[in-house]
Amino acid sequence: MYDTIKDKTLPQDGQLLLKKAEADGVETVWARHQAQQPQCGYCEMGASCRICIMGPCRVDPFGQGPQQGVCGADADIIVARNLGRMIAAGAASHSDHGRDLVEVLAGVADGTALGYTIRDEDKLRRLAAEYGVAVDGREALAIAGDLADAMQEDYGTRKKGLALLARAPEARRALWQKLGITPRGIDRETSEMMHRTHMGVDNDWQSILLHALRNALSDGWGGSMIATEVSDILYGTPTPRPTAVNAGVLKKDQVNIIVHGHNPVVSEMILQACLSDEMTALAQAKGAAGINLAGVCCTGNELLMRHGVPMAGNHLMTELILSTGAVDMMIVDYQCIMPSLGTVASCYHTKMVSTSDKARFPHMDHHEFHPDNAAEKAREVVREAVENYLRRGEVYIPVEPVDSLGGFSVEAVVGALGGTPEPLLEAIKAGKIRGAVGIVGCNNPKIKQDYGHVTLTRRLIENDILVVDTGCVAVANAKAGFKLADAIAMAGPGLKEICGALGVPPVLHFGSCVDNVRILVLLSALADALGCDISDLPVAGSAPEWYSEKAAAIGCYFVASGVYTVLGPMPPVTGSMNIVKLLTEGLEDVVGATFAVEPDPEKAALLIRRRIEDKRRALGLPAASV
Ligand code: XCC
Ligand code: SF4
Repeated sequence: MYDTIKDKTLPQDGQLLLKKAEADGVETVWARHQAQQPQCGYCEMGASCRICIMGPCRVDPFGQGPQQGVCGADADIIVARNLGRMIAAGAASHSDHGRDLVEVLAGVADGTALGYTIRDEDKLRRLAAEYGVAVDGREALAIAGDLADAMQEDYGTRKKGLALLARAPEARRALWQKLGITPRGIDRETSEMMHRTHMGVDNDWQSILLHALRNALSDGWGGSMIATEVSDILYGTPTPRPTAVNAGVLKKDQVNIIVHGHNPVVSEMILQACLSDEMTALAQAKGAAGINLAGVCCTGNELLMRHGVPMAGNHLMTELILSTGAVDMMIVDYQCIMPSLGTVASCYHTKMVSTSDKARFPHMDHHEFHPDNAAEKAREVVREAVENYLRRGEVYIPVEPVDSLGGFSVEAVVGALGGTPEPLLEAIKAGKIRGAVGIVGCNNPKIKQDYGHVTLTRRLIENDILVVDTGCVAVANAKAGFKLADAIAMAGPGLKEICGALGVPPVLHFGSCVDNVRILVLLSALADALGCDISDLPVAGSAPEWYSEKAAAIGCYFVASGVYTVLGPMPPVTGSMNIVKLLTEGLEDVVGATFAVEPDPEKAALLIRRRIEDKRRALGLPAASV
């Protein structure tokens, strides 16, 4: 299925390092993907079920074999249950990440989270007010304690709806209410999804899928939104700052530490330890020029957004980066960490360290971080990394880093616009900016690494569509140069004019995957300013190379919030044409948006441009035919 390295990965560092890894005898994700061929067709279509042990069962999508599982579930029920569980797992992941942050916030309030502090007190006070926590005349720590309690209640079942739903446009909230999909507790919706999909509970595929929307909304307007907001409170709300990306951010003469995973709870402490005089002196004593911290995946995005820490790569670079031989330590927390990494590292001198009580991996040393010991643990592992510098062998860093710009929170965007979203709206109304698209999500070895992201982004900006990106897309796009000062040369004339005036690139780095909620907040502000619903806006979402259950949940909360969303890889739903039809057509009448699936980014760009022009027309704005 892959003829050459160029079929596997687009970026230059990817190609060169994959060549090196293969020469070193390292087995990579692409080799394992190849070894899995042909992948199970029933599973690919979502038409197999192993929910209970009367099974496993499968239904034959071509009508030849059995049409029901042992319990009597047909293809619609089986596909819906599988998809529902996928979304539950994704929602649980991001929302549990949010919970960990709330626990740190509570620990800061009661003095047990040593080394953590409140960096954005304004945001703390604003959030507290949204949660109905008294703020006037109160100390920050007292407010933080009450806010953490109130957020923890959002996870449980003691409320009718999540506090932050109030941020959604009125019309959207009314629609959710009418459909019965207003999310209640965050954990409750996930737990209920697991219950509904147990054998013999919810056997109406439409009802299961409606609950899947509610479950996803509990993540987007609940757990993920809490994760982003509390991260801003604890570590600072991002503002635009220069950074650099690709494997070239590794330094030959410095101790290189890579953080991988998602939650800034660990990586922020590692950063502090790396910046300390004590550790710098230690590194120098070992003959290194200093300590160089870089990120991969979303915990890297978290550090990039707030501190300009460089990014060594995205999901499919996580194995390859080790084959530079220049990584003295990789420190992981959780999510998207391939269990292969310990084995890959053992081909080099790299030390692998796992840090979370809920995420252990083969061939990694486990140093468990908790809010009360994180500062001390961080110094401990950074010291080990420095010691490991002496064990380094030959180093291969084949590229120069690309400059980039990160740190676009909604606050920063509105700030750059002069304090109100009005100028952006004016540009959209005048047609200088046709619309905006959030491109989000992962890499997947089924698609040439970064090709989907970079191609779609290029086509959109050259057609005057503003792009915001998060997660692994943000790294791909930065590597492609879309966030350089002169990137506006790649934009269409209208977008070029606006971005030039504002001094921003045509592609804005919005953060990690939990930060997709920043997009929801921005869209709500635009809809409110226009007096319409999110589904009326000339906007879209896309996940051109998604792989993870989290991405499935994100796609669903985008669509349930009214955002048309184009997926690259097909989700496992083709076993039920009823469900395919609902997701790609029927949902339009339910929530005002649908999914589309289009693995070719050139065609995906056309779908999105058409959608945006249709929405412009419906709003009475000048529209073009695509
Ligand atoms: Fe993971 Fe967040 Fe996907 Fe990248 S984009 S592969 S989920 S690191 Ni979140
Ligand atoms: Fe088979 Fe039904 Fe059990 Fe699924 S729940 S494994 S379809 S018997």
